[in-house]
Amino acid sequence: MTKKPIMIIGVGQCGGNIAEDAELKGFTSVAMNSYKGDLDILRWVSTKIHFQGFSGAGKNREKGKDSLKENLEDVIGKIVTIANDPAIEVITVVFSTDGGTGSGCGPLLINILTDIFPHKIVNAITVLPKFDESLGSFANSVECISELSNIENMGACFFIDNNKVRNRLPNYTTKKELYRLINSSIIGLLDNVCKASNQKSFEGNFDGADLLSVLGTRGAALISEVNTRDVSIINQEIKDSWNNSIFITPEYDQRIVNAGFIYRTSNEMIKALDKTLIFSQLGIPIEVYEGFYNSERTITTIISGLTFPITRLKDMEHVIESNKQRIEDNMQSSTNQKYETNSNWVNNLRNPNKKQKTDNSSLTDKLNKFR
Ligand SMILES: Nc1nc2c(ncn2[C@@H]2O[C@H](COP(=O)(O)OP(=O)(O)OP(=O)(O)O)[C@@H](O)[C@H]2O)c(=O)[nH]1
Ligand SMILES: [Mg+2]
Repeated sequence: MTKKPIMIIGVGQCGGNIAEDAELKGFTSVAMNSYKGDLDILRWVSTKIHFQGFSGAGKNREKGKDSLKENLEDVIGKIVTIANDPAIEVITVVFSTDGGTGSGCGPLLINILTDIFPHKIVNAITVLPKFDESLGSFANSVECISELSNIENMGACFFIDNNKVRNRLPNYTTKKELYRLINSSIIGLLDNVCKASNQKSFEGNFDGADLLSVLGTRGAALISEVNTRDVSIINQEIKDSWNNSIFITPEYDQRIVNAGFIYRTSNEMIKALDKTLIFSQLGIPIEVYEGFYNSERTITTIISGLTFPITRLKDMEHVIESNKQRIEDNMQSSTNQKYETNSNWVNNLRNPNKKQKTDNSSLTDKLNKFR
């Protein structure tokens, strides 16, 4: 079997769980965490890295960052050994935005890896919280996404929406079932596009270079699938699949760069496609890549270069803002602390005595950006 071009690095509990599914599907996978217990329950991931000296970050992003920084040489050494393999062309860092370890370390690690591997794509799969998570979770998410949006050389960022998926499921669905469904879906979708890039087709391939173009484009991204047999509704089904996917609903602001279509369906179905209609609300992509394979009955779309999830960020900021007084009271804030749009102040409250360290090495310069 050809090695998959994507390496998965799961950080924190959520990231580690997704790395576990990835390993089972044949992706080269690494799980890392500040809490060893979360790593111990992973059975399949081939490389596990515990950040020595830490036993979790307790939803504190600064602590999460510290746990990586204090183990940086070891962590980067292990990643480089694996990722140096020329078959690995994409390094995907996976984490939830609202915990401490993954949310703190994810953007930091991506920033460092973009410097170490300028010729590989470094991108992200992030998981956004349900609306019933805590205010601190929202503050962490807003900060995490704001940091991600400042990384210049990063590739496509998949924003999985735990909230949207949860709301579509029956009330009795457990957390475990929700995680299973989402984790296996994202890895299944990635596996699906990787497989296409490996298949040969007489009519035209969605090849490895196409996959890299889509994944290498900065901005939000999504993958979706439709299985309809009814040619009369195919265009609407594709549009609906973007809203109904596990990913954050697109902003529909006409900003889009790439679209890939992987057809595993009949010629009749392909003939019924009307791209003008399909892209009427999302915007016209600059590049469209297509691959034609006539097995099964699915059409997979992969879209990248979309706007970051501004609407969700604003919603979360609104909740934080409207609870500002309560949080400040609860955390005994001093009177001169002020609210900043990226809600950094919540972490300032958590780490009132945190001091800036200075050092000259380039890696450390990079790290300083994240203090
Ligand atoms: N989809 C999905 N979401 C998860 C999974 N595990 C945790 N989450 C979500 O991730 C968020 C919590 O993040 P974790 O990954 O547990 O946090 P962490 O990075 O380990 O950080 P600390 O425990 O604070 O050090 C919550 O919103 C959970 O609902 C998972 O396997 N799948
Ligand atoms: Mg954890």
